[in-house]
Formats: sequence, C-alpha cells, structure tokens
Amino acid sequence: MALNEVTISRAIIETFMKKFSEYAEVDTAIVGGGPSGLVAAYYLAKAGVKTAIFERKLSIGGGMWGGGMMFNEIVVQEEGKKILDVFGIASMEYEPGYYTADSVEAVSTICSHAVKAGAKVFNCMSAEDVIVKEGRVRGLVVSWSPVEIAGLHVDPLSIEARNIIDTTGHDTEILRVIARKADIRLNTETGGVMGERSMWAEKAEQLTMENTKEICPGVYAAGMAANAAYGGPRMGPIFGGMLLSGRKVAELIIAKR
Ligand code: 48F
Repeated sequence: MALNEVTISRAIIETFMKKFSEYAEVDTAIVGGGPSGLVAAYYLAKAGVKTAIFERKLSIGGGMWGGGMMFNEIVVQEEGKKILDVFGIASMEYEPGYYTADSVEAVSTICSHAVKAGAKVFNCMSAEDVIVKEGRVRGLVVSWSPVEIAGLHVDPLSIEARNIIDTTGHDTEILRVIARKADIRLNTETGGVMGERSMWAEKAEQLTMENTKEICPGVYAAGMAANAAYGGPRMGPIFGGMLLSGRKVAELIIAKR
C-alpha cells in the first residue's frame, strides 16, 4: 500500500482535534508537567478523575531530567523512595536515608504511568490566565507556547476545569496571575504569592508537604510552587517532596469528589 501524505496529516489533525475538544472540559487541569504535576496526574487519573496536563515545553519532566547541575541522578529520602517503588523505578541506597535514582528513568517511567492511567498531556501549551466567574476560578486560558515565545498577538482558547493545580515550579505562574488579576485572596499570610526563599533542603522538604493545599477555591498548589507560594525555602535536587506533594494534592482532590 502506498503511503499518502495527506492521510498521515489528516490522521494527526483529526485525532488531535478530537482529543483537544474532549479535554476542553476537565475535572482537573494541571499546569506544569514536572515531577509533582506528573505524580498528581497519575494518582488522579488512576482514581478515574478526568485530568489534563498543560506543559509549556516540548518535553515533560520539568527540572527532573537534569538531576543536580545536569548530573542526571536524583536523590530521594526514605518516604520519597516509597513512591519510586510504586512506579518500579530502581534506586540505590547511598547512605542510610539517602537514595539515588537515574533521572531519565524517573521522568520517563512516571510519565508513562500517568499517561497509561488516562491523564492527557498537552505539551507546547502555556497557561497564561484563568477564567474567573463570580469570584471563583473556573478554568484556564491556554495558548501554544511558540505564540507566547514569539510574542505574537493571537487570542488564546479556554479550558473549563473544576480544579486547577499549579505545579509550575519556582515561578508559580498560575497563582501569580490569580493574585494579580482576579481579585481573589490566596490563603497565604499576605494574600498573594510570597515567593521562594534560599536553600534549606530539610525544612523545604517538610514545608512542601504542609504547603500542598487548596490555596483558593478550586485552585491547589503542589511541588515547588507550593513552597514558593507560602514563602518556603528551595530544596535543590532532592525530589522526595515533589513526588509526595504530587500524591498529596491528588488525594485532596479525590477526597472532595
Ligand atoms: O519546575 P518543575 O520541575 O516543577 P516541580 O514539579 O519540581 C521542581 C523540581 O524540578 C526542582 C526542585 C525540587 O526538587 O526545586 O526544581 O515543582 O516543572 C514545572 C513545569 O511547569 C512548566 C515548566 O515548563 C516545567 O516543565 N510550566 C511553567 N509555567 C507554565 C508551565 C505555564 N504557564 N504553562 C504551562 N507550563
């Protein structure tokens, strides 16, 4: 059978359009496909929650691919290792309580589990704003990242979501846009995004879990974004907190259904 270029094109166009249209309304929209977003997507999708991840970059995985300073190994502590075990990611004990794992195996395996559990990934898409009606966030405003990067004057499209998770990492992009434009007070000390503090691994890991919560109705923060929202320190290339935070935010949303 001769291959037809137009059939190949139509297969992609029509399949993608169907998928995108189906996911224009979701239960949970996750912004950012780093480790916390991917783990959240896995647990949510596994529980039957209709979940989409919007990721600005071509690749998902956020800051995990590069381990620490591009040495592609990550470190997790005892509790984090239990999540690696759930995904079947190999780890080695370096010293009591410190485990290392190959960052490429970690990202690819967690992503594979999230997608196979039913989460849909929309990569190359940036969330630039939220939908707000009657004082509550109701969804996301998204566009192609290349449009954003090129600074083109193109109007975006909207995604309706019952819950939004900001897993955009250090930049807390969704929470910042809410604080700036939506007249909605975040439940932080200042009512806005407090911004991350300098490195303190142990405190940061503990605070990441505490700070993973609903930060205003229907909007959750997880991963590094949770710490940055509440003025917590950064933790560097220890990833247990990211994995555990992803699981916690999924559990919070599942418990509310
Ligand atoms: O930064 P990132 O990996 O977030 P995380 O899950 O993990 C943090 C760690 O990687 C590390 C750390 C602790 O170990 O400090 O940094 O909290 O991934 C965030 C993802 O969000 C994407 C971004 O491209 C990255 O892949 N992202 C950020 N803003 C947007 C976005 C946006 N507005 N729309 C779509 N994607």
